[in-house]
Amino acid sequence: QPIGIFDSGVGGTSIWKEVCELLPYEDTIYLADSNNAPYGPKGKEAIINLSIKNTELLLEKGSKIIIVACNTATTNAIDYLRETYKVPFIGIEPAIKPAALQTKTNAIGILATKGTLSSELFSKTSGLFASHVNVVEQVGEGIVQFIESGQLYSTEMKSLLKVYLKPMIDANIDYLVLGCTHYPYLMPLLIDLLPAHVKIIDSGEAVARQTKAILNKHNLINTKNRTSISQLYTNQDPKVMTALLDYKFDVSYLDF
Ligand code: DGN
Repeated sequence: QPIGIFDSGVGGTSIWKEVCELLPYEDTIYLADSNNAPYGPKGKEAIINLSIKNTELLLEKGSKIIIVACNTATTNAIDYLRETYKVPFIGIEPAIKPAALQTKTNAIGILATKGTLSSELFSKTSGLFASHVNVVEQVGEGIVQFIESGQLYSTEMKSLLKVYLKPMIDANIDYLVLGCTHYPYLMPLLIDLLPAHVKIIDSGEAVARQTKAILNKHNLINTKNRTSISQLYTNQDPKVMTALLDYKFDVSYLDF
């Protein structure tokens, strides 16, 4: 049985890659709901409905565990999914805690979607550190759309990032937290634009480790040395996702 993974688009493949690396004998199925990206502005009820649609398709395809590889869908829908379906769900949250615990300049930056930054879950986590760490928040308005339309390395994207990073650089951050699964694909641009001492962290590795722990706990893990199969699906033109994955994997169109 495969591990099922979904995101509002192609970004969650940053999580999928970490999962394949840590769990090489597991089959995976990935759904990029690019037709409905971005989820952020849609509101809680619509995000829950889209998450149900993706979950049911992954269950139909035999998934034994589901990773919600989207910060926005996690904050809005994971409680509902856990109450409704029997399989274990793994969610994703911005890695504020490790950044806040390790900062030396007492300033960290967080780049995420509006839906994530305005969520209750986020204000709770960042509130824990707010008294001694300056958390510079920035909504990454437009970034997901640029990546979804295959314009990752456009000059427009670079100019947008420059504007978003300026207040963080001015505040002397030494950690930048990426709170959206699309953003790890910005890494080369971010490294170029940020001072060299700023460390960039995301939650991909933590999600993969958590998935392994939960599979172990439920006795669902594949330990046998075998060649695994990955099925990657998108409900938009597969070209964008294929390019994002450096043309190394087949991506199929699926109407869902
Ligand atoms: N990859 C999604 C996330 O991590 O939040 C993008 C959210 C969206 O669709 N706006």
